[in-house]
Formats: sequence, structure tokens, C-alpha cells
Amino acid sequence: MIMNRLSTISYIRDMEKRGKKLELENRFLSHFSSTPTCFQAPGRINLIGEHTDYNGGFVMPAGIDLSCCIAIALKTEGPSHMVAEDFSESFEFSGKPQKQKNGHWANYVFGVMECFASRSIQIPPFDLLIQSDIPIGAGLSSSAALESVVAVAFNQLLHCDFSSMELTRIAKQAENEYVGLQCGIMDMFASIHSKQDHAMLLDCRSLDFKYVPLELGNKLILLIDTCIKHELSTSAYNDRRKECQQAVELFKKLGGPIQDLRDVNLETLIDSQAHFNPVIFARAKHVISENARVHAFADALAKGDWTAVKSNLLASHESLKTDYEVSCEELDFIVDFIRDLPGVWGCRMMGGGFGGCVISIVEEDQVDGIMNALAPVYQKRFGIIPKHYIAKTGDGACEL
Ligand code: GAF
Repeated sequence: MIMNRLSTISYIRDMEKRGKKLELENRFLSHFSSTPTCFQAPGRINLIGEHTDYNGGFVMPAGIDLSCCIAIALKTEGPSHMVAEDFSESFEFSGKPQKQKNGHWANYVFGVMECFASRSIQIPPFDLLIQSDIPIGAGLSSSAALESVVAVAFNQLLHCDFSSMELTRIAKQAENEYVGLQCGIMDMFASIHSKQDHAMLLDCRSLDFKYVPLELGNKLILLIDTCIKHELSTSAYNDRRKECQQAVELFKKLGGPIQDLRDVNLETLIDSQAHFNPVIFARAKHVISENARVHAFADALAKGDWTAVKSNLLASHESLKTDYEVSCEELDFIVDFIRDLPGVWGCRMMGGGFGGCVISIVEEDQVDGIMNALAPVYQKRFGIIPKHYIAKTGDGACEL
């Protein structure tokens, strides 16, 4: 039988999924004796719209083909066992689990369990194997992927029938209330809703979204990892949230019926500048201008206007660096070094900031040239060889 291109692609995807599932089941059986069900959830990139999600604004993320996979079997009795293959660590607990030290992988699972409990669903004992190929600390949302995949798995195995939006809220609540990072909804939303070959244009207030085909022609998405995560990142993240809230409060006092910074345009902000302290003004300026850039970027992408794509990405970086102050020397160095190289159609820091990756749109045949030029100078300057990944888009959380 001659297959057309689409059915060949879906056949290959099915085979890949089956291969992953078999491998996970085998790994599970090397630790446990029951038969598991397997699930996966992807990491994410964000094309544009940074630090806008918790301001009721717009973002444009996509799921990637790197994912967090779990194999899980519920039990009727005994303690729960969890194995994190990537850390060669395991954990056993009975009854209500005890929160571990900050950053411990078990907390992401416990956080989701607690969110189910707050919806009157008690999680029975289980055996769980976790295996992820999402690099940790690169800003690709490995923790949101773990929370999302666990939420999707509990939902299915316990027949809870929560919608995908509710599962997104559960995963976010786990991060906000249990883990303690006051993040927005973008990362979990992307991990649960993404679709191969597409990005998503998401309104983080109404949660309306649409899939946007990612047709890049001879270009691809190159992520360059600074291999740095500065300590400041969590505290600065929570500080920025407070500063944005102060800007909203000030607008309210000035008489504007506003709910989020997204309800203000740049002209109104500039008209009110005299009432703001310069730091709060700059924070608001980033958020307001970034929301406008998300729409301008989406239009440019749809039209294939690569010059506008590039200028919006570069403007986003400049704004995150100067007005929002969440970039760092390593990110700025990479952006400054690659921005005018041949075949580069825009680049900027991605995610929370203070390290992680630069996202760039680059012509395929220029990737080696860019990395060969960058790596030695970056190493000379910072003593680290930068890593890079070609980001391919992937589907949202599902059973394997
Ligand atoms: C991190 C957060 F988790 C997201 O919610 C988002 O705010 C992002 O930083 C910045 O856009 O990834």
C-alpha cells in the first residue's frame, strides 16, 4: 500500500510513541512487579510574550519534542514508591507525603497530589517511574512538564474527568502553592495543550487560545543554552510580580477601571509617567509593549514578514534587558554576538530570565557556522561551552 505523506508521518509518530512506551515499561519492570500505564508531557519554548502571563496578557508558546515521561501503577495498599531515573534517586512514603527541600523533584508530584486532595480526590498508593529528556535549568519548563504529566495521569487513572483547562490550573496551583514559585499559567498550559507543528497564541486572562501554524520554511528554532542559572531568578521573579501589581494599583488610584496591565496602552502609561517612580514605570512599559509585540509578531509570522519577525524579537530582548531587568551578561552576550550574523532572523532571552536559553530563528544551513563562531568566544569570556538544541514542536500531554 502506498501511504501519503501525512499518514507516513503519523505512522512514524505512532512507532516512536510505542518505542518510548516499551522502553518505559521495561524500565518500570526493573523496579516494580505490576503493569504500568505510561504518559508523557512536553517541555516548552516561548516565541514571544515574556513576563506577560501573570499580568493577564498574551504569550506565544509551543510544546517541544523533549518530554517528561512517567510509568505509573496504582495500588490498593502499601507505601508509594517513586523512582527518578535521571537522578538515580528513589523515594518511598506512606499516607500524606512530607514536603522535601526546595527544588526536590518529589515536591512536584506531592504538589499535584495535594491539589487533587483539595478537590476531594485522595490519591491511593502508587508505584511511579519518572524519566525526562528535558534539560533541567535550561528554561524549558521541565518542572511544569512533570506537574502536567502527573496531573493528566491521576485524572485518567482515577476517572476524574477534569477538563484540560482544569488540569492546567491544577499543575499551576501545585507550583504556586506547594513548590512556592508564583509563576503564571503559560508553562503548564503549553505542556498540556500543545500541538505538533504549531505554536499557541494564548490570552492568559480569558484562557482563549488559537493554534498558529509554525511554517518556518528553510528556518528553524535554535536554542542556545547559557548553561547558567543565577541564584537571583526566583526572588527577582516574585519581585517583578509585586512591581507589576504596584503599577496596577497606581493606575486604579488614577481612576482607570483596570484589572491588569494589559488594560493599559503605551500612550496612557506615558501620559501618567509623572505619577510613577521610574522602576515601576519601566516594569509597566515592558509588559504593555510586550503585549503589543506578541500581536505584531503573530501578524508578521502569518505574513512571512521576516524583517518584522526579527525586529519584534530583538525589541523584546531589549525591553526585558533594560526595562524589566531580567536578562544577564551571558544572555546579552549571546544575543549581541549572533543578532547580525547571516541567516539569523531574530533572537532574545526566553523564559523567566537570569540564565537559561536564548531563542533564535535561524536558517538551517547556518546553525553550525553560528555555533562554531560563538562557542569559543563564549567559552573565553565565561569559561563555559554553550549548549544548543534545535527545538522541534511536539504534542501536549497524553497517554503513550
Ligand atoms: C517562567 C514562568 F514559569 C512563566 O509563568 C512565565 O512567567 C515566564 O517565566 C516568563 O514569561 O517560565
